[in-house]
Amino acid sequence: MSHIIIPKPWKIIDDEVTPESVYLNRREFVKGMGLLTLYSSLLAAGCSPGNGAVNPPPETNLTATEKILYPAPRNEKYAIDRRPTDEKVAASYNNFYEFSSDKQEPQTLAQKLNTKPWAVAVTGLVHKPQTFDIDSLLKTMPVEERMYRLRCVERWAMAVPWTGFPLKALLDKVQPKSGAAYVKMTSFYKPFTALGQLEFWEPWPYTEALTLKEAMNEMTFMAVGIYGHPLPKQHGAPIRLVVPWKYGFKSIKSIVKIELVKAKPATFWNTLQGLEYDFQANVDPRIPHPRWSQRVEQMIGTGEKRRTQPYNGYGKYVGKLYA
Ligand SMILES: Nc1nc2c(c(=O)[nH]1)N[C@H]1C(S)=C(S)[C@@H](COP(=O)(O)O)O[C@H]1N2
Ligand SMILES: [Mo]
Repeated sequence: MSHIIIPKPWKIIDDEVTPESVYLNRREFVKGMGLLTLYSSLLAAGCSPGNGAVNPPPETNLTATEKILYPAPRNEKYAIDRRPTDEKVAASYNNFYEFSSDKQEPQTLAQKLNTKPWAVAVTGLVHKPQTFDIDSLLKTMPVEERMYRLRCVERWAMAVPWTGFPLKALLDKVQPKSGAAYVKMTSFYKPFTALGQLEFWEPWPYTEALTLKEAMNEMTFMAVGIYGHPLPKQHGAPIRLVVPWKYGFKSIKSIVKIELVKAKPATFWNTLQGLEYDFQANVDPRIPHPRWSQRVEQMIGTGEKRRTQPYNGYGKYVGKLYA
């Protein structure tokens, strides 16, 4: 079947690297039709809408609030050292395991998720627990645009403009109690919409966590938009975390709950493969993944290779957290 597949340039890295986790081999095996599944996802890769349209067209279906918000003012403080990734490339090469372990499928499969209306509960060790409707919440948050780089643990990277607000602005609203040490975040659980969640041995729903200090850092961003419009579903609509100095798996998508807790929470990838996916997961070229080096990264779309930077280049903002 190799004649059907024309690998995109950035695939060079993927070929050397097993995706996010080896356990996937087991997943395919358990399905009892490993080859068939692999074959169909390769086909999808070759014929995906990645060559053309963004799925769905981003301008449609804006709420009244969104019409006012976009485009949000750019915060130039976080200007970066390379050209932004092409929007269509970013929207057609996604990790969203709720829908698929393939990179091209989420752009189609994630469209099944109903994201309007959407509520996020902020609970746990806080003085004012509250459930926020996203649309109303946005009216009260300091929404801006920031250009950030994102580095996946698999070695691909992108640079995109996110629209959103600092997580700190939301946490200040609920007022963390003195005993709160970690911020745990949980994605939706809808196994009949997101068929990846039927893999019962995986610790669904997807969870991630930061220390409270990390969560309050100025760089820690809650994104509701990308490229000047609301997030397409494959990017984690309607609200996702962006922590650009950590490997991409920390940047949890489609959040429904934010909980302040005392003890370090279990998280999705750390639970599945703790030796490969560290809880802290700060980008660090000196610490190899057990199965590959982290010294180099590759931009999706252009295939450009760059040296991995400590803290993904954001040490100036976050290094003090770890001093
Ligand atoms: N809920 C959820 N969040 C997730 C993931 C996921 O599978 N499910 N994948 C993570 C990984 S591994 C990466 S690299 C980024 C990718 O974000 P993007 O698809 O918007 O580029 O999302 C992260 N957030
Ligand atoms: Mo990732």
